[in-house]
Order: sequence, then structure tokens, then C-alpha cells
Amino acid sequence: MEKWEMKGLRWLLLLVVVVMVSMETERADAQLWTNFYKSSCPNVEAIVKKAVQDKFKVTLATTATLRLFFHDCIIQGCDASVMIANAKGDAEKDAPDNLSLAGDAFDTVIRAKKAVEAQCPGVVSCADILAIAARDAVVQTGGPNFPVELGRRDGLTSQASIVHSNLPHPDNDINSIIKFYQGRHLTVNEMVALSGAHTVGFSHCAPVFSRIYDYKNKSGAVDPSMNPAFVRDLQRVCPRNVDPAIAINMDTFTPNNFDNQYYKSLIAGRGLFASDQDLYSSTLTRPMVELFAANQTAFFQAFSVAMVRLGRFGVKTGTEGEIRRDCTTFN
Ligand code: HEM
Ligand SMILES: *[C@@H]1O[C@H](CO)[C@@H](O)[C@H](O)[C@H]1NC(C)=O
Ligand SMILES: *[C@@H]1O[C@H](CO)[C@@H](O)[C@H](O)[C@H]1NC(C)=O
Ligand SMILES: CC(=O)N[C@H]1CO[C@H](CO)[C@@H](O)[C@@H]1O
Repeated sequence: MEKWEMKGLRWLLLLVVVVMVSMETERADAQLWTNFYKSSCPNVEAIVKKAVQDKFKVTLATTATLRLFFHDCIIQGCDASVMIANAKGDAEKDAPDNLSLAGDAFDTVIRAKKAVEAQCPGVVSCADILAIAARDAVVQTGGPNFPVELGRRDGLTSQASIVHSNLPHPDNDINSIIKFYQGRHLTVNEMVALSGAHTVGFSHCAPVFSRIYDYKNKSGAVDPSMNPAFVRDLQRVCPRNVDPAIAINMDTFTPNNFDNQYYKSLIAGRGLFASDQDLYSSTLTRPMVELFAANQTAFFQAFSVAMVRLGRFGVKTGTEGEIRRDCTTFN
């Protein structure tokens, strides 16, 4: 073989390898399909939607399903590991960080799963039901409708011990939060869009205490990025000796509507957590906040795309994991 031919062959080989690697990456992202249950459980989306609607008739706290989905996905992937309840009390949901996960969110998924099992036993994963229910919670409160990719399998482990270090905290600085999202293949834009989920639901007072009382351990100080009237409102609903079970609205103005009020509030210094307000304080993310505050359509589009991308993180497919019969226990 001539020397130039050898060289050409080497280039060809290199090309083949590059193409194979990029196909592999594409496949890794395309393991889920929107019509995954088309023949095995064609009504799954309608069944889950009905369960979510019924739950909303009982309580608006059903929006917490959206947070449950986030927590499921960011800790060892979207595999319903967050749903596991075990007698020893050392599953993900038992971690102190999960204490605030609303019981109504778990109940929504459990009810939806029961209804799905009645029609298609042993076919649809809890991870997929949670993903559909989270989208439906958004739709039910006036947010965007978007197709949910399906085909996740349920995980076989759930550990309380890995939760804390794998969760973003409301007092984390923006750089560490950006890093956190990057570690889950999510961009800064997607982080800003997903944070808009704080336009619905409830919080306890604990995550805001350090902003409204003795900020940075300085007696009487408050977080200077906060609107003073907002500080006074929060101090009224969250006195120092507040009952830790008291719930406050995440969005003071339109708590029950999935809309772009969250971003308008950030501009007004009315973000509930430091991690919310920082999205406006940081010059890196402020333009996105301004865009979403001015254009709800842009927010809805970005949120929908980001939710689909979040829903791909760490998924188990094919023969990995299992299809749990009961979402709260391994088979
Ligand atoms: C920097 C990232 C985030 C931080 C630090 C954070 C933190 C928190 C905290 C501290 C609460 C209140 C918990 C309580 O005291 O009851 C909360 C509530 C909530 N979060 Fe986030 N969150 C983040 C991102 C997200 C994302 C990406 C979503 C969904 C896509 C989400 C959805 C929710 C929802 C719906 C609630 C209300 C829960 C309820 O009504 O029970 N959060 N979040
Ligand atoms: C405030 O003081 C406490 C106790 O001394 C300490 O644990 C905490 O880290 C301090 N917080 C800040 C923000 O400096
Ligand atoms: C709002 O955003 C949408 C989606 O990105 C875009 O098509 C539309 O032109 C924007 N509207 C305005 C008034 O800028
Ligand atoms: C909603 C939920 O399941 N919360 C649990 C969080 O963990 C504690 C134990 O640390 C349980 O008692 C709660 O039921």
C-alpha cells in the first residue's frame, strides 16, 4: 500500500470512529419516546391526567408533584427512587432535605399508578407516571402543555445519605448552582427557566429565616437584595417563633397560577429564596429574567424544553431497573 493511501485509510478510520461516537451520544439522548406506550398502554396519559385533575379538586398542593419530579431526577436520575418508603427509614424521601416534600405529591403519583395498573398492569414505570403528572400539574395551573418523553425504568436503589450533597440549597451561591445544573447536563438558560417552577406551590419559613433575621449573623440585618416591604410581609407571616409546619406561598401575587410572575417578582426584589433573587442580581442571568418577565411565551417555551431535558437525566431504559408494581416499594 502507498504511503498516502495508508494516511487516507487512517483518516477514514478516524472519521468512522468520530461518527460512531457521535451516534452513541445521540442514542444516549434519544432513549425515550413520546409514544413509548402506544401499544402497551395507549391511555396512560389520559389516566394520569384524570388522577392529577381529581387530586387538584381536593388540594392545590398537588403542584408539589413538580418539585417531586425535580428531586427524583437530580438524585441518581429520573427513576422514581424518591418514591421509595422503607421500614428502616433510610430511603431518599427520609433525608432531612426531603422532610419538606409534600405528602400530596407522593399521593398524586400513588393514585395515578393505581389507576394505570388497573388498565395496564406491570407496564408503566413510576418514573414515567411522575414525569407525566409533573407536566399535568403545570397544565392544570395554566402553564404550558408539552409532550413528555417516556420509557424510563424504575431504579433499584434509594438512599437518604446521598440526598443532601446532591441537592441545590436556597442559600447556595449562583456559581455553585450553575455547576450543579451543569453536572446534570443542564445549561444556565435551562436553570433560569426551570427555576420559574417557583411560580406555584408552598414553602416553609425555614428557608427564608436567614434572609429576614440577623442576615450574615449581623443582629437585625436583612438581605439587602430584598424589597423592604417584602421583608416586612415575610417577617409578619414568619415570626421568629413560627410553627415550622406553617406554609407560605412561593409566589405572593399569583400563587396558584403557573405564569411568569416569578420573574416579575425577582425584578421587584421579591424573590423568596436567595437562590431565586440571585438570578436577577447576577449579570449573567439577569437578561434571561428580564426576557421571561416581559414575554411569558418565551418562558413557557424555554420551560418546556428544559423539563424534557431534565427528564432525560440519568434515566434507566431497556432491561435496566424494573417496572415497580407499587411505587413506594421495590418489587
Ligand atoms: C436552585 C434550585 C432550587 C432550589 C434551591 C430550590 C429550593 C426549594 C425550597 C427550599 C422549597 C421550599 C421547600 C419547603 O420549605 O417546603 C422549594 C419548593 C418548590 N420547588 Fe424548588 N428549588 C430549586 C429548583 C426547583 C426546580 C428546578 C423545580 C421544578 C422544576 C422546583 C419546584 C418547586 C416547587 C413546585 C416547590 C413548591 C413545593 C410545594 O408546594 O410543596 N424547584 N424549592
Ligand atoms: C452564623 O453563626 C453560626 C453559629 O456561630 C454559624 O454556624 C453560621 O455558619 C454563621 N452563618 C453565617 C452566614 O455566617
Ligand atoms: C415572545 O417570545 C416568543 C417565543 O420566543 C416570540 O415568538 C415572540 O415574538 C416574543 N414576543 C415579543 C413581543 O417579543
Ligand atoms: C413526605 C415524606 O415522606 N416525608 C418524610 C421525610 O422523612 C421523614 C423522616 O426523616 C418522614 O417522617 C417523613 O414522612
